[in-house]
Amino acid sequence: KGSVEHVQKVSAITDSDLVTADSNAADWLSYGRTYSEDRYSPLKQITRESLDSLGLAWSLELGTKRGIQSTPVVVDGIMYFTGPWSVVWAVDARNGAVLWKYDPEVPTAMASKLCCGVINRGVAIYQGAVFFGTLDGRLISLEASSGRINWSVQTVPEDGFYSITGAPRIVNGRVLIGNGGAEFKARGFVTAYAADTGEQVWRFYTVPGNPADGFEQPELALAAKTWNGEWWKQGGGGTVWDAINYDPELNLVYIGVGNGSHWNREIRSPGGGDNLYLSSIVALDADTGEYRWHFQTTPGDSWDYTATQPIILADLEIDGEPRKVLMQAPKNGFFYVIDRVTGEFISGDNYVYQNWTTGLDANGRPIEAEGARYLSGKAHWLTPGPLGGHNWFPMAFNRDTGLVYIPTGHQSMAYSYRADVGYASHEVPFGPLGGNMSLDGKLYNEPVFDPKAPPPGQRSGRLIAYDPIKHEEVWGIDQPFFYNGGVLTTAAGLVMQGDAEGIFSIRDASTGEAVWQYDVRSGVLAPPITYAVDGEQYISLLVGWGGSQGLLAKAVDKLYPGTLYTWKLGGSAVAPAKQASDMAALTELTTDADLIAVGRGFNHFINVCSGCHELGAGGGAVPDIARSSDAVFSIYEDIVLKGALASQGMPNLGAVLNQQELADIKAYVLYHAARLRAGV
Ligand code: PQQ
Repeated sequence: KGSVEHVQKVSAITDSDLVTADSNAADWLSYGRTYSEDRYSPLKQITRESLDSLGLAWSLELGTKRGIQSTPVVVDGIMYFTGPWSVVWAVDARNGAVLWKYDPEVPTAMASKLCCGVINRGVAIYQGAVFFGTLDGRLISLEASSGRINWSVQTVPEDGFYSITGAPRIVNGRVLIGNGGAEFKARGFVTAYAADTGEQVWRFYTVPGNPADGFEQPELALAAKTWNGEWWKQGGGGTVWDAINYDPELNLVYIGVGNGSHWNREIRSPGGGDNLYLSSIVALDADTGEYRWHFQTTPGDSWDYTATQPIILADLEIDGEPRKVLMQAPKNGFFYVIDRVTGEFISGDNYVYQNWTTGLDANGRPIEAEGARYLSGKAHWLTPGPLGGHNWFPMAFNRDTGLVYIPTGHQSMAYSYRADVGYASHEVPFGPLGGNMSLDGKLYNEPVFDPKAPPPGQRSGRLIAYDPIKHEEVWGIDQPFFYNGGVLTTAAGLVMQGDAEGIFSIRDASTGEAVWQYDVRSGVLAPPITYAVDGEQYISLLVGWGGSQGLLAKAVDKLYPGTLYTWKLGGSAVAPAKQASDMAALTELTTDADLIAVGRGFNHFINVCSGCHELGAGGGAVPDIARSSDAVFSIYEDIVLKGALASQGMPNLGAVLNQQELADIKAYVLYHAARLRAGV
């Protein structure tokens, strides 16, 4: 097949192709496959019975070691996906031959303006074009046949506080895109652009700005009544960094809105308030972007409990009535079933252990547990922690089993109030002092414990099969690491997921039993997809460790370059080679600094370094400083204070740290390394 045929097919992707995508089993036309985003494929050539002959069809090394979260889209045998640094690939889905690659050349300094690494979740395709967002906030349209640029628009203020990691969604000839940055100083919004020209059609702000400037939308005046103080000065938050869904029949767009900025409501909106529309699902008119309804999962968020998590649209029979619902498992630990016509709360219950509430009231509003707002001057050990019971990792809904398969995480955090907060600025990079997180690292060591909450260092994952009507877990598979890949389910009764240990598993959707496994070498974040070309069914998975937790830690002893794996029945390609662990030894350098200096260094490390680096366990997508070589330590000052590694994303901290602080951090790193070597 040549590229000409390909252009014709891509050009033919219309609104109606997207609306009827479910009946097109061969292609994977948009982020969650169809507008329902249920990640359920009707393909069933690959079954429990035929799995014996499932083998690698081809693999493609992408030559980069940062995190990969992208869901590829496939049309007529061509696959499009994004990799680290917002780079886009087009490959032949039958053999992995690269057709073109487009690098938007994101400035590397962006790396320190991101909460979670240089990641991207994918593209949208429509009318012969490929659309994607860049880390520095551009929305770009490329010619699908050649990768040449059609247009590019700057979608966010260029103040360095915003970024784009989420995939665009196509709605009625428009490209919808959100953004991230609520850990910094962002005010969330989602924008619709004309797909053919890039012209802005509408924009919806999720939180009110300064009332003195007037409100862009009437409902923001109502929302402003739920805020106090001068919240707009730090943006307010509410970024739409992942879920954007569309129901063509109702002509409604559903957006998942993120956390507050600052995290702590006491600082963001002193005196309280629900702070609409933080942590909410908001329904908008698809043509105008006008507000229709909202459902707030976490009123007055203080915990980074975003409601940006993937949303699935489904038709469920509830109490004998067919209901058009949407389902979400946001970070706060509760699974919600909402009437997607009206926004009415139908049902909800916790899908993971949680201790910040004593449950939901009849309207789905959480009843907060005592101490949950951590205002006592102590650190409160709350579950879920800020990474949520479920993060951005896509869940899947299987219409045949009626179950939702959710990659959940079991983790807590010591939340602590900090009044003398640092504010986001251009000089201070990510970390509690740099971002708008207002946490007190000094209190981490003395939290108020809950015996049922997972203690520090005991975080784990669990893939669960969840009944959305009975709100019951039907089966669950415990996983040692709490950050595991997104999920796919098929009409053959299978559930597929890659995990942090680098194993891709195909499971029986009814029992969870692993029926086929493959070693993909590095930890997995991205969800698998399945498609068919020339009558053959393929399964593809992008492997590349990183993302929020993958920056800091990994569950394998070596990270490999990002690799796209594709399997089919009878596939006999040779698996990419595994190599021995290359985990560097802990540094042997020692320090004679006193414990006061080490303590100061610890605080600086928490505030300035810990957003990206960890010590001891081997690091993730960025290095473990305690395992740096002597050569690295010998140019330590050049790296930290002069930007010697700025091209790789390590910020120049010359304006942030002075010589004394740098020496204190080094003292802490070497002291800590010595303790680790001694097994303390
Ligand atoms: N991104 C990840 C990841 O890639 O693993 C995890 C998270 C994000 C979070 O837990 C977040 O809270 C988060 N928040 C924002 C935001 O507030 O704007 C953005 C992002 C992002 O863009 O990836 C994440």
